[in-house]
Amino acid sequence: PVAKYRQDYVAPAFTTSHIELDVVLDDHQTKVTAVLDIKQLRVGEPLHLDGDKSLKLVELLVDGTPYTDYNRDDEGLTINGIGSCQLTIINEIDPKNNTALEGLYKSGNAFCTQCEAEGFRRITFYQDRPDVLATYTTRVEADKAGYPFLLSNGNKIESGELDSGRHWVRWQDPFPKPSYLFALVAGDFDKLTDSFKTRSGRDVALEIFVDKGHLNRAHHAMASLKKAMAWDESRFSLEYDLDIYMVVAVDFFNMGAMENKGLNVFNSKYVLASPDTATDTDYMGIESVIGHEYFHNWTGDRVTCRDWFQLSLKEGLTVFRDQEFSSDLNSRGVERINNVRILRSHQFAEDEGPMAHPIRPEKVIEMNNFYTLTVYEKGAEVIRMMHTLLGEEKFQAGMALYFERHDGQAVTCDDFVQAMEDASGIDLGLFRRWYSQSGTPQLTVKDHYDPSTQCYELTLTQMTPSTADQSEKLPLHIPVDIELLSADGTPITLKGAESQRNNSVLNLTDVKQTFVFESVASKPTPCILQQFSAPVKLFYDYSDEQLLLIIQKATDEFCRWDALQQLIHKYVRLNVTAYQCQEKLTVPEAFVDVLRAALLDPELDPAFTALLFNLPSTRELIELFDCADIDAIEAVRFWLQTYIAEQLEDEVSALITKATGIDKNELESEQIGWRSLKAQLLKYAAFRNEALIKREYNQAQTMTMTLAALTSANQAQLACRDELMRDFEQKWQHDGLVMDKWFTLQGTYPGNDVLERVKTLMNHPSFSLSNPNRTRSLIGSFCEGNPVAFHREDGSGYEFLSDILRQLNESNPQVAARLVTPLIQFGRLTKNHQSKIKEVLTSLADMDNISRDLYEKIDKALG
Ligand code: BAL
Ligand code: ZN
Repeated sequence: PVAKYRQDYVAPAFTTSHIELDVVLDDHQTKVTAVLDIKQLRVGEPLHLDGDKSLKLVELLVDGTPYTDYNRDDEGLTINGIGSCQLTIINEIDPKNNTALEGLYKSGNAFCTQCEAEGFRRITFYQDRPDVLATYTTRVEADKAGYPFLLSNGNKIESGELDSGRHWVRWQDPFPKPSYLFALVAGDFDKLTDSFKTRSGRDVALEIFVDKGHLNRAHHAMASLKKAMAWDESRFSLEYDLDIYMVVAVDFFNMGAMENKGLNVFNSKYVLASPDTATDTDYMGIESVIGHEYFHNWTGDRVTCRDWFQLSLKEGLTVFRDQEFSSDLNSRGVERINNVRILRSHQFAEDEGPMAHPIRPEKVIEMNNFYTLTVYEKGAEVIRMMHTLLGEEKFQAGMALYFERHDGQAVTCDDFVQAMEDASGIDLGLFRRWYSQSGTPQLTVKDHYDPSTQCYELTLTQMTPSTADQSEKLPLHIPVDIELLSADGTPITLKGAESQRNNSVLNLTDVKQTFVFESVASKPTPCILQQFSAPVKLFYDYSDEQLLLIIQKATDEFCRWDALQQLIHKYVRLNVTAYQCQEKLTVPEAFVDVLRAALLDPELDPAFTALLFNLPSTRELIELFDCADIDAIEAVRFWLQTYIAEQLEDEVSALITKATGIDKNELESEQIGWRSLKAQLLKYAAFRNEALIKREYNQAQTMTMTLAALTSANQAQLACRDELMRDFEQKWQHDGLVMDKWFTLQGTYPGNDVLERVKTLMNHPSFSLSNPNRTRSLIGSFCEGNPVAFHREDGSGYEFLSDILRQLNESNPQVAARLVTPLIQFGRLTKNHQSKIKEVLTSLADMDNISRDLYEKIDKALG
């Protein structure tokens, strides 16, 4: 496989301005006719059309005449001797045997498409690159009884009936778009219909298509869509542009969802929800993903990427927008903490591993491998830092200028930053380095207080460790938002260092900088990185007392939560050493007291308290160690949970009792907060009171509380665990999405025999390796969420995953390459683990038919 480099970008020699597509659907012999208006932009070069080797070329005509001066290879067609012309291509494809779920495929009984990044070339021969923007007219034909709904992008302009029970529909999308935004769906669905009146008074028809019988599960998605449309108008002044917006939910989907113009295709997990089948987390996920795909209509569809190296242009920005949407609608603090947790546990690990890359990658073999936490989540952090530096008003002026300049174009990340810089007048020259430099910067903070002058100095030093892709690192522009607390926890008004800061945000631009604050009456406690103002690792030598003060008094919820994490990290490190030396495990009383105080706080915000009680996972704790003793970490974590359970038994039990009447189908944030707190507390209560967990399970009225009780029983390995799991299975075995929750519990079960159980469950009637959701829930949860079992010394976990990867390498390489992650991020494991992993990876790399997806990752991991 060959790599592509960002620096090699060349604008195309031809473009396609319009495409007339005709798709005659059939399970195995779908006929695709594409009539392309080709415009020559540079003379003397052939026209290259991308086309997967699975395409069967039937006929090629230039201006209506058969044409033969072309070469066909595994990558596509090279057509010689043509200029601007009308090119007609007829080809056949086999959707039913398309198990990779890219291009046109069958999900159950429906036809659907997934074209991002490079799936359109599996449908027809085309300039399958995002800088070729064409208007589309698409005719879809199929059997009417099996496929009453025939959908594509844009507006429906014509339809008709044919003999022999077939029918057709023609769609027209007036907005020029790249091929990755093309979509086609045909099937028999239930349809939920609604409408939205835009700010300028246009009526937009909203349609959500779901599997028959699931209409009652589509209402939350519809409500979320309307909220997203209203929010984008009020916060970003962006209005929807077509007359219709469609969402189709399918069960077989590699990603979460896809923003095709006017016709989003969604993984059903992010559409379907009812109180008995979905948890509050599912509801929030739907709101966020529905929002995300909707927001792409402007940041992605109207203004798209010039090339795939610019993916973060649309993804980082759209994740930032969906995070802001969720923050404006729900609790900003809780949303921020949840997002930071994902970034730290997964994106920081990506930076440390063989797949490290900047948010704008330089080198790609398989584009599907770059839909990463770095491009998405760190990309969103980079946008967020610009927002912090500019403030809301100037940031919005930058957005407006970006659309004014680039609407209808395919552009670069630089174009975006330029618009922000030009609109705000703020210098982002150094800031641009965040786009080209990979790795997680380390921010070290030292302080000095001089009582005689009442001056307090903060010295900030930055250093980015080298990464697999880049050895040299340069200083970045890092916004560091701070608060200083006096001894009693009162915030101190900042005076001094005015030229180096904007209100509470310090501008760190050098390797080392000192900020001097004046009129500080006594030595303060610094809260550093309020709202996690930059994606960095912070090093400051806090005393326990300082951390306890921050937990209780800081203004910023993120800082309060983070201070508790730092305390936990400290005690986990100490206790892992104690465990290894077979010494007694302990934590100071003050630590338990602060947790107790949180439970007894009369002003308690249940959602925030729930986050405090949600201990870091073993996987997260592994990141604290250079060479992780996973068994010891798990043992310490388990001890800590049981110790807190014992120490706070009365308080926990009192709050669980208090949290009654919350188990109702109400999505008010207070209800959700109480359910999340109760779910956390049940994990502790499970170690003290099995009967309570059983009762909670049996009395639960919502999936949120059912799953909370079941999770507690599973994690604590209660005697009733198997019985409750059987009960859940009996109730839900017909429903794949609900069974995903059950499979996830199976995969994360802490019992010794979990691998045997997982292997057996692969024969469960609800399980199928061809369904990415099932695969992720059972196999993914075991490999990612059960580190003790996955990393067993005997290598059995690695062998198991390797067998799965061999199967998926052929059937669905994209899913295979996602699952391989825990095998390639091995830097913190012991030598023995690393050598066993390398053996497995070497043998996978030797597969004759290794996909580009797996090849790229494994090759990098083996160095
Ligand atoms: N563009 C792929 C799915 C998403 O990020 O929305
Ligand atoms: Zn996206």
